[in-house]
Amino acid sequence: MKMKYTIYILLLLFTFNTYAQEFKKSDPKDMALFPQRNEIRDVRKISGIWKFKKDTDNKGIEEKWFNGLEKYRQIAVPGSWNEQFTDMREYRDWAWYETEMFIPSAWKGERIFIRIGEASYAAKVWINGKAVGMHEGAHLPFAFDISSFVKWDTKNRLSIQVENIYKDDRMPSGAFSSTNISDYDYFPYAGLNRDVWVYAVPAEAYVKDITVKPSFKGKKGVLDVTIEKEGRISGGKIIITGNGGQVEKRIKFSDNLANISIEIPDVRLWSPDDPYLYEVKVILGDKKNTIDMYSLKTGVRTVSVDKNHILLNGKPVFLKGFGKHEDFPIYGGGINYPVLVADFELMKWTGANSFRTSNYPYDEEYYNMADREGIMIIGETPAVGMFTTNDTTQLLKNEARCKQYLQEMILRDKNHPSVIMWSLANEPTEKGRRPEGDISKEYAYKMFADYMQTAKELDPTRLVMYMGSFTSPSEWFDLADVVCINRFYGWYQENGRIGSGVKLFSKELDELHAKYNKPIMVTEFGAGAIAGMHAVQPEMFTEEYQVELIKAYLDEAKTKDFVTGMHVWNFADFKTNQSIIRLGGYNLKGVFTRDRRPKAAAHYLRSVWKK
Ligand code: GCB
Repeated sequence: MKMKYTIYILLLLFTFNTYAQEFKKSDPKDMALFPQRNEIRDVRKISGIWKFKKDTDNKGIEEKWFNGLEKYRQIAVPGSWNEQFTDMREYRDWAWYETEMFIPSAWKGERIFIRIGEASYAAKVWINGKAVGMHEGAHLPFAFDISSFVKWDTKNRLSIQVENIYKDDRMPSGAFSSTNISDYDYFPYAGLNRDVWVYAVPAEAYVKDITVKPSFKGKKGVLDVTIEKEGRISGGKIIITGNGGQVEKRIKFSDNLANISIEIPDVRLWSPDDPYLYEVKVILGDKKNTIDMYSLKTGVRTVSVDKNHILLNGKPVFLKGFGKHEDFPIYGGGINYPVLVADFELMKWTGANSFRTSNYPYDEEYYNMADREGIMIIGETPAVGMFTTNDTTQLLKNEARCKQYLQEMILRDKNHPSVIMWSLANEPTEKGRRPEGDISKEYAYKMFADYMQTAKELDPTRLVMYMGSFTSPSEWFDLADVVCINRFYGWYQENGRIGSGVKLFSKELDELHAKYNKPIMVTEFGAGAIAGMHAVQPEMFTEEYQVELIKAYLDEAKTKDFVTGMHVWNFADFKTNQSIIRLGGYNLKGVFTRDRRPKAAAHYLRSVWKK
């Protein structure tokens, strides 16, 4: 009798095991270093044309679509699904991606990872029908160790289920009503918007993360480097190369960590005028054997503030530039190299020296380009629309999500000299926009203070701030290094009246500076313009009105020493939710059109910023 039960239980366990799939959450540390090919490591990009299938009722898992898609269509990866298909513009539910990949036999015995550049909004991953893991949160990469899933000398099937559904604990969370596809002002592009890679690192030991904190005193540069490794190896070396010199030091690990401070004599600082990059190479091994190697490029520069300015390398710097979006016809939010290159070209053509990755972290290549081109970046998390309920359980979930974003963004982007500040949220508010109503001011302040503090602890070398709208509580500026405001006087307020709009703008700037005694940056200002629409006397939506408004704001800002930067909203027209204030489903505040033709405002900016 006993025996019979044991067999039943074993059978039950076995059946459960075959059907129940466990998805472990990705470990952010696995994506800290971008995949690299060098003397030791190898990488394969597996993006391309993949198989694709809608799963409107989320039946795919039950029907085991991870064993191979039937009746599929084809999709480009990277790219959003919204504009690739005629029936999926507003589709936000489940969909499946599938491709086949060969893992080179030279990688046998190595540790193999997959890195997915991003999945909007959540993804589950299978290899050869076996559940590998999951990740929630758009715009940031995730990686898994897939060594035990890989088949050799034959093809491997990769399946990814993606969905972009509204949920209150997501950030940004979603729509007010069924007629709106988003409650934020950009299109919620869905799918695999960035590249996918597989790569190998030595199984014996490998470099897992490198954090470089630069500083300098006089002519002497200092790099405080923290190296994290995995595997049984106790030491190695670090080599810093640049400016005609080389510094080499031995490193010793304790508990997989090594900290080392390296001096660079006669340092060449990174700045927009001279975006000089040093190579930091970490080698694991001893004198005879090299086990692993990773190298990255970084710059030596510091960022700080006084009461009126942002200081780069101790000197005031004025930020001229734009808020942007990852948005282009057909690609949607998908990475598109020619557009990326053209955008840097056009930003430089206008004389801009900076941009904000509004309203989420962008593809890694934006930061690499900016490092080399000397363009400064305000890196922003996807936290748009914080505090929209008085339900504290819900708020705690949102807070956890925001902190996850912060951790992932800083892990990924920390070594880029171009990133000088972190924006923790766009236009957060303590005001409840949902029927549940508001939370208390004190509760919201405490929560936001804790969030800002987390950023400072994760990265004490950069400035932190949030982008304040009219409805953001201004007391929170207490917590920020720079007072950043998005203002649209002469557009949403004082419609058609640039003169009176700018008076209000000027008054508010003075009041804010008197109250907080901190530098102020205008992180959004601008006007919508339909390319080709003109008027003798500037009227809203004409190119002339856009020029006049931008000119009036820039002229006013020039009269105030404490304004440390002006970012025009937006670099280019971009797709949005449909609404009566979004003609054709576009926000038309770009100084370039969505396909990057200049409006008169782009020429105007060039005439002032290039001087
Ligand atoms: C803002 C938001 C941005 C919008 C912009 C606008 O303040 O930060 O997401 O696109 O206004 O054009 O209304």
